[in-house]
Amino acid sequence: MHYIKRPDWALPESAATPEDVYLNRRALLAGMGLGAGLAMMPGRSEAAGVTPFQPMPATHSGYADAGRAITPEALNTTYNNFYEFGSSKRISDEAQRLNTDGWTVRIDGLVEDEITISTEDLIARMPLEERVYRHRCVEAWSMVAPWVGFELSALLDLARPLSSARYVQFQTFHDTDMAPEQRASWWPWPYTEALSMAEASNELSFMVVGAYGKLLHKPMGAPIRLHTPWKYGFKSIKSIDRITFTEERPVSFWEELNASEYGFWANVNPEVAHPRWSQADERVLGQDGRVPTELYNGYGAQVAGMYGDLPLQVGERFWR
Ligand SMILES: Nc1nc2c(c(=O)[nH]1)N[C@H]1C(S)=C(S)[C@@H](COP(=O)(O)O)O[C@H]1N2
Ligand SMILES: [Mo]
Repeated sequence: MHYIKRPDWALPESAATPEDVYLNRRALLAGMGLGAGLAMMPGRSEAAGVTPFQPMPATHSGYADAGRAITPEALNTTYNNFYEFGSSKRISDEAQRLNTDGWTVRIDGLVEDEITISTEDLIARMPLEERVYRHRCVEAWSMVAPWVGFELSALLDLARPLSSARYVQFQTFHDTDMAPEQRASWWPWPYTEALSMAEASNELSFMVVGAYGKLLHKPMGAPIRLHTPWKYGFKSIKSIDRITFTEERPVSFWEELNASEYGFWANVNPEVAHPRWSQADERVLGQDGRVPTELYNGYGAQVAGMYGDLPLQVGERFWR
């Protein structure tokens, strides 16, 4: 059963100014979108361990402010990397071809039971929160997005990976009618990315289903994407339709193209230059000048403990 195509919190652009949405977002999430969705899905909410009108957990209040201004919505939805729709930053028109109706995510590989779940079900079942995260592209530009989504760890609980699973791989759709760019044979389509299980379980790893108080915009990776804000942006894969648990470390899209420039770990580190440019500073979208880049993009408190002696370089050739 589908509860509604468009949650109540997914206001159309015309219904509210960004400021209105921003100020009311928490109320919308707690009181309308989440509550309405669950109310129409009796049983499932209990199974998922969430109750209607559950407030945002207090432990997540630390992500309300990214320490920088939120990037204007109009800019964030028109300056994107989404190679399925072209290799320039101006793919927002092409990305309107993305058809998210009836979108499902297949969860397979080393799991108790393989499942296929719709994004609507995920939105209804998962504990939604808003998180304002910084995002640092390996190309040395950055933005700040007010995401709506849920911790990847909540999805791990649903997926029930086997103890033999050491990595989780994410895959983007592969549909040459929707994304004609995927006919280009020099790219290793579909786009894939992967995390270690420790990284996937980290509280920062976030599955994004909305932004700016609305369902996720197509150029930003609708209807569901990953965001790992301490890693270079290419790890944050868009428009996911499959999640696979593996024992072997998967080789991702960019790693397959050029492992010395886009390695598996890809943790933000201003000390280690990309082979072709510095990573010491970044251009913040919508602002003049450049600002220093921080180790782990400023999220070291949450993630540094996972890595120990592991070097932070981009390219795999530096890794032990
Ligand atoms: N499927 C897919 N996911 C992707 C990409 C892509 O080309 N295809 N680009 C990545 C890169 S390089 C970046 S910087 C971010 C950009 O996210 P944004 O357009 O929302 O800023 O998406 C990442 N996820
Ligand atoms: Mo990127």
